[in-house]
Amino acid sequence: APTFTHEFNHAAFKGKVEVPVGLYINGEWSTSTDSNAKTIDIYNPTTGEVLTSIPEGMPSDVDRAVDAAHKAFNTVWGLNMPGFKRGEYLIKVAELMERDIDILSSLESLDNGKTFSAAKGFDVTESARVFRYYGGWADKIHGKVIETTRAKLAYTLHEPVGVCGQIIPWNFPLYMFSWKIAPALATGCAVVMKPSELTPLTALYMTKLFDEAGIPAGVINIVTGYGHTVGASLAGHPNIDKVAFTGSTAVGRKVMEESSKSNIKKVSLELGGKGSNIIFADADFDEAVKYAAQGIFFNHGQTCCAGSRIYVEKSIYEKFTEAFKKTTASLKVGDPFESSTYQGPQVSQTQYDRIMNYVECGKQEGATVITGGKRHGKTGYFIEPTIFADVTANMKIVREEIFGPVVVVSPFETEEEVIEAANDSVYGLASAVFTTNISRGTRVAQALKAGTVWINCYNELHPQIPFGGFKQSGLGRECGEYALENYTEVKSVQINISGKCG
Ligand code: TXE
Repeated sequence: APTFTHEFNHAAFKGKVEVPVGLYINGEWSTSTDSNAKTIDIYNPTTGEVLTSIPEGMPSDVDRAVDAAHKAFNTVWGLNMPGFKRGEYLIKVAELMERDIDILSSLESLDNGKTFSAAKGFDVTESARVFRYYGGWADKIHGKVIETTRAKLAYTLHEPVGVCGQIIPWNFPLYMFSWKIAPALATGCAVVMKPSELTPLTALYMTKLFDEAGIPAGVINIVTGYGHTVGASLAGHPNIDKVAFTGSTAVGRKVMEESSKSNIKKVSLELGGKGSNIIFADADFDEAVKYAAQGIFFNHGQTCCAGSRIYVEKSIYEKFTEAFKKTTASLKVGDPFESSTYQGPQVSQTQYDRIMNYVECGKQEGATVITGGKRHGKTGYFIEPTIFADVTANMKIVREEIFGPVVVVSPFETEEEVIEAANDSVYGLASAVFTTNISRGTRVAQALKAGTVWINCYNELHPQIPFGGFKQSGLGRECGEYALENYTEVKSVQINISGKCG
């Protein structure tokens, strides 16, 4: 395969890394069979320069990948590969990821702009855990025996759905890849994956680890390309049994539409959010300030569950905004490979422009910038961590997902009022409540319409805890035992053991 070679030379890792660049179909590398296919430039968001280019996949390549996946599913995978063996492959992949943690983290940082320390401490570490966790599940997926009458034995089988199309975004390239691929493989499904056209490098590197782990050809296929071609083709393909998508709500709608127009393939969606973070006066103040900052600024605000609306009880509002401003202003923005950096660049020029438009819009709508609100530096896509106050519920910056380091802070007086404000959103992905009153914490958690509620913490994710959205934040749950449901069909078997009709 053609390779992208990069020489890393930062404090934590020095060395040459080679990434195979191409469409990975049936265990082999190729370019598109479509003569109209071009290449896609991959940018370094820290400098704005082109790093490399990758082949553009096309719908005809999706067809090839789907055929390969079906062949693997029907011969060497699916019901033909025992669960314990599938588990061993997944655990082997986790071990190889841990062996290559500096390589994967460096690539992720280079391609996405997130800091090397976050890539290593969170993305790659947690992605390996996801593979290991689902490796553990692979031999524990089974149905039930169901009591009916003495004349009958009935049971269920949890069978793999089949071939899955998976479409992932650029904010957590490797982590979203793991959330999708690991449960699919654990249940026995075969996969055709489309990484984001902005950040394909770690997904492509992973193919080396899949080969090394010995996963049979065709079980995992990777087709790089754009959403409107490769993505739409995965969602609308007549021979794909299930599509899993993470990305914007707008595209999530299209994925459902394509599914319904084609073969009603199963759909799971993990979409946008506008997380509310509620801080009561009795909360541990310093911890709440730290978590508020981490809740929005982690991954440069490019997190679907980001705590982008902070509600603070009025009696501590002034004190909170002062302390939060100080913490925010102290976050170091800069080179993602510097160990002291907290925030690197946004992923792309497009995302940079989109976020800066929201910042301008906030100013025009009359909100006050407490800190930030400007570009950082002269090159790359850096934005200062930004806090807005004096906002009203109908402002765009309060209602829409900004997906950048921009947060709105508002005061509240009563529990009822803040619950109503927090739930006043088309999204329902994540929320948090900070209080030392456990009754209030649990009461508010019950009232919030969100798939995740954190009490006295934020942005904490574990492979065993389900994650997903209420309302327009999505369909289905990823992680934990719940994710297995996305990738299995339940078959009921009824046996007449009476030997008689009726
Ligand atoms: O997302 P897209 P974009 C939100 C966030 C962000 C906004 C736009 O608010 O500012 O979306 O980001 C593929 N059929 N999130 O434009 O387009 C695309 O190639 C099938 C939240 O980057 O949704 C990529 O692989 N697939 C989110 C993936 O969808 C299509 C993470 C996501 O891209 C397609 C990312 C189509 N017609 C953005 N069009 C989260 N939930 O974390 C595009 N794609």
